Amino acid sequence: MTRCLVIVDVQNDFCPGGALAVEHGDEVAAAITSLLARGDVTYDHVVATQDFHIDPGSHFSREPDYVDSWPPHCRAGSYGALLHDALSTKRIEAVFRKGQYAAAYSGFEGSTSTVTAEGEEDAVGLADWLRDKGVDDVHVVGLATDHCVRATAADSAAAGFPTTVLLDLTAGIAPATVEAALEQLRAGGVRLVGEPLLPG
Ligand code: VGL
Repeated sequence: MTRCLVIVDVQNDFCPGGALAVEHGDEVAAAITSLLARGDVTYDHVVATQDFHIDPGSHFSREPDYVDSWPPHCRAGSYGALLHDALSTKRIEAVFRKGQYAAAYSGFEGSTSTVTAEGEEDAVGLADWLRDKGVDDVHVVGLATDHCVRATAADSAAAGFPTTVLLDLTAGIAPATVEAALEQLRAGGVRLVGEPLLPG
C-alpha cells in the first residue's frame, strides 16, 4: 500500500488569533507534527493544501453568513496564509494552493506549481499528483472538519482513492455543520476514525 497524508489548510488565519480562527486549530497543527514524528505510523508521502485568495469574489464578505461567505482570510502572500508554525513542514513534498479567484474548499481544486528544466511553469492537481505516486491510501487531517476537510475527503473518495479522515487531527467550526459533514463523508464511503475537536 502507498499511503499519503493530506494536511488541509493548517494556516495561521484558521488558528486562534487568525482572521477566521477555528478553535483548537493550533492544537491540530501540533498533533499533526506529533503524528509525523511517530515511528509506528508511516506515510510514503505527505502533502498540504493552502487556501490562497487573491480575489475570490463573494467568498469574502463584510457581512459574512459563515456558510457561503466569510471574513477575508488567507490572502495570497499574507502572514495569515502561511502554514502554522506548530506544523512541521519538513516532510511536506508539495503544497496545493486553491481559491485564488473563487471559493475552493477542496484540495482537489488546488494545484502545485513547479518550474521545469526548460523554465516553464508546470501546474499539477492533487489527484494527478497522487496517481503519479501510485497512492492508494489517503489519510486526511486539518482544518476545518466541516468545510475544507469535508470537501477534500469527499473528492478524494469520489476520485477513487480509499480515504480515511483522522478526526482527532481535525477541528470544526460548528457542531451542526460537523455532524452534517460526517454524515456526508460516511455516505460517500470515507472511513472516519476518532472524534473531531469542537468549539468550547
Ligand atoms: C475554510 C471556510 C472558508 C476551511 C476555508 O479551510 O475549512 N473554511 N474557507
